Amino acid sequence: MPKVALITGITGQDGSYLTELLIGKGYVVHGLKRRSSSFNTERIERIDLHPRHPEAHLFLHYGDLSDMGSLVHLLRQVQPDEVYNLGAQSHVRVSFDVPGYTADVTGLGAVRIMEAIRIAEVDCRVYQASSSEMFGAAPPPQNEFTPFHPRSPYGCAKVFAYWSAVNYREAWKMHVSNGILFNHESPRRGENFVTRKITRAVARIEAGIQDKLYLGNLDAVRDWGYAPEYVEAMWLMLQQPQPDDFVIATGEPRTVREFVVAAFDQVGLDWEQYVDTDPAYLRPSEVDSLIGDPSKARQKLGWTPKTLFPDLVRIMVDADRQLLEDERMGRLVRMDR
Ligand code: NAP
Ligand code: G4F
Repeated sequence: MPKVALITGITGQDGSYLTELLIGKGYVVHGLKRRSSSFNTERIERIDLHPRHPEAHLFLHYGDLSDMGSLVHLLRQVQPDEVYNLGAQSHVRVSFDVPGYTADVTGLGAVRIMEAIRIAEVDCRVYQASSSEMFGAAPPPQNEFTPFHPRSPYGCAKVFAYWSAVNYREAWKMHVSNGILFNHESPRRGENFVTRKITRAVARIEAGIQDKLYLGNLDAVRDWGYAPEYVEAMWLMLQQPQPDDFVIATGEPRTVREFVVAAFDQVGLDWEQYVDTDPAYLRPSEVDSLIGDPSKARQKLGWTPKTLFPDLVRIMVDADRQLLEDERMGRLVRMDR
């Protein structure tokens, strides 16, 4: 019998890569998608075969992390072996505008999914998408022993979800693991996260359809990795006999400014002619420096990052240039370009 996985947040960056990884391993994948007024399945379109197609391995279900009933019904129906809770209001700046909603979906949503597993009496392993944003103001390098000091409603919600996951593990002996993932990017990254905002702008400026790129804090330090490699770490965590918590990162610090310079360099443009700052993109409280120490993941999971900063920037800029070219030629546009 193939293994069955349930993914919340399947329509997001990580959800789409994880779906491909699991289907490649022979899993049947079920995904929770929320209702939206326009299509939100662009990232998984190419694998979204009709449920009655003989080769279908992916099945999508309407539901919402704010709706307990939908989660219980879905768990009863699907009976997964593994649950990956990736669903979240995941934008840090936006979380200052919608703190209550962020706490509900990103924080309480994790409790709802774990409680639904208990209510439905499903015997499964659980991955909770925790975040380096939980470390916030704690000085780098950060590892599994670094105390949390979140600096945003998003970070606070993730800390609540993290400790709830630990509590379900201790109280109910559930196999729940936290992946504390540092920033990871790809051509499928949402357009309002800084890396994709930059690479998309570089392609559009080069093509002559955008004049300026407005950004916030250029001095923030992040540890940027490549998303397809990070979803493999999620899967590895659930293959361990014992549940545990792991930092997943490259350990390589770079500023937002360095990302800007590398991206503009790739198309031979001088960034200073095009980039301006706009206070609208500053955060009420910023996280200055996130640099992860992934030693535990290397030792216990055998996981190491392979795609580092220069290649990541190149992959993303190339993909956004290709996307524009495809749009211009009227070709079918795929998110994985
Ligand atoms: P993403 O692209 O923003 O995807 C978030 C997913 O959550 C989307 O599928 C979204 O659906 C779904 N979602 C939002 N609200 C929901 C709700 N109320 N009910 C059900 N689903 C909902 O995020 P990502 O980059 O793939 O990240 C995946 C997870 O890892 C998130 O929990 C994020 O917080 C966490 N994380 C990300 C990073 C990173 O660097 N990418 C690092 C650490 C942790 P729609 O498509 O309909 O919006
Ligand atoms: O790309 P960002 O929005 O990512 P951020 O805030 O680090 O959060 C991401 O990574 C977390 C892991 O640490 C995830 F948990 C979270 O879900 C999300 O995926 O911003 C990165 C840095 C920040 O310091 C921000 O202030 O870039 C700075 N920045 C400068 N100008 C900007 C901009 N960020 C955005 N989004 N837009 C700007 O114009």
